[in-house]
Amino acid sequence: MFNFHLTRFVRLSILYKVLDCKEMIVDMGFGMDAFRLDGKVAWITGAAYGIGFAIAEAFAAAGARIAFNCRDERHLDKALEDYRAKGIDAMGCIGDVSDEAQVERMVREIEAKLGVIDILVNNAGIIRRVPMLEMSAADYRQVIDIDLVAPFICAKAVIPGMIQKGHGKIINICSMTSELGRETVSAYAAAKGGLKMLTRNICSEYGGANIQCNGIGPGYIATPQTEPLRQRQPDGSRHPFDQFIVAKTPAGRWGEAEDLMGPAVFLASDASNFVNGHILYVDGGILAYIGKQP
Ligand code: NAP
Ligand code: GCO
Repeated sequence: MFNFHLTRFVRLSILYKVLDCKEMIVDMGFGMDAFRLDGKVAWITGAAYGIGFAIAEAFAAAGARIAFNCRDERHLDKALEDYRAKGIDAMGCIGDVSDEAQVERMVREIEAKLGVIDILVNNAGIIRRVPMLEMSAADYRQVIDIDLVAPFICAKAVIPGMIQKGHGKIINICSMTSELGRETVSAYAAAKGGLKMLTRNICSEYGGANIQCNGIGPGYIATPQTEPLRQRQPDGSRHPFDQFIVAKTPAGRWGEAEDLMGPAVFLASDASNFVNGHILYVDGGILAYIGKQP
């Protein structure tokens, strides 16, 4: 009946269409449906623009219902417009992820409107580039609060619902500085290094409840956060840091927020159900490379 020279995928697609029998396909082996997020409720923190926005866009394309938050009303309004322009009906809330009461309120609002959260992406984050000896303890604490304490607060707020539902996915947005130091980013590196270990600890504590907690470690990505590092010099030449990053990246370029889409969908989907406590570095090869030889 079937031409067995067709690829397995094409044969399965024909079975799917002709027999309308999804179960059979699942029984026959792996299907691309494992990467779908249909009906899942995803909360991506700080997804008004940048990496979070791209991840939300990818989740929506995979079928998820999207909630996001940020602190600034103007960012919220602009983001709602940007989501609408892409055909995405996203729910937006105003709230600071480092404030426990605001997080609890946002989770209540999202759950009332969209249902219990299946996927949390701890994306909201800030950086302060200041030499350590010039940094105040208050500024250091603020970075730790937003980049490390907030992911704990948000995870704590959604895990009970995930336990009740019998599954959950938490993705923490880590960094190259989860592994490597660099001048002027002591607070950020301490927070992102800690976030890597929070990721492993959530996996250790809640893996038994069918919750997978993984991290994504983006390389250098062109977003508003890294804009100062890419600014043209007064003579029109490229910023020295920009040149340094391109030379340090085997891919030979900065990453785009879109480069995070596939890895995020993978870690949010059933395709990664046995991946837990892992940090997936999406860095164009930076961590594999010692640097250009003289
Ligand atoms: P971004 O362009 O600065 O965007 C940050 C987003 O987070 C904005 O929507 C911002 O909106 C929101 N936000 C910041 N603080 C918040 C808070 N306390 N509560 C709620 N929302 C908050 O940053 P990005 O480059 O997309 O980075 C996103 C994440 O990836 C961050 O965790 C960052 O550290 C990490 N990362 C970035 C890179 C990179 O190269 N860009 C690389 C590795 C890791 P409001 O200002 O309106 O709150
Ligand atoms: C910096 C950058 C980095 C990146 C990213 C690297 O000043 O070094 O902003 O910290 O944002 O986290 O993975």
